[in-house]
Amino acid sequence: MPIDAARPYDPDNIFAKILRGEIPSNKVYEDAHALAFHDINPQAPRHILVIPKGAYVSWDDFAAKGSDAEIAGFVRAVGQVARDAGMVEPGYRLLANIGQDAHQEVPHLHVHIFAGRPLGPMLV
Ligand code: D5M
Repeated sequence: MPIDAARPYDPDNIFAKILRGEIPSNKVYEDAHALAFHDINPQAPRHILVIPKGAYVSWDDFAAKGSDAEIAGFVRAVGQVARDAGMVEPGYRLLANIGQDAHQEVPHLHVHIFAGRPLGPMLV
């Protein structure tokens, strides 16, 4: 079920549990500000999720409340993951679903990285 991104952060969401090590993930990257792991339900041959370590539901929440270090760290982490995964050539796609109309299911901000095949024109 898509979530209401304006609601308060739920510390029991599945990505919060992954961050706390309460449930496993197939981790590919971690630093002070971000964690990246393979999506459990891949929509492309390569499908990685990158999440900030802070408790943010949405991009606007993160932009408003995140520190400059958190925001810069997260943005750098997304790029690092794509580089480390060898996705820069022939390319990759970033996507963040925010709120009900975008069908956000997990109420912890995450960026999807898709790669591994021609992804076609952008769909909305
Ligand atoms: O996408 C949420 C994404 O999170 C969806 O592609 C499945 C993925 N997911 C859900 N649970 C897990 C676990 N436990 N590990 C890895 N990936 C997971 P959204 O943008 O919110 O619609």
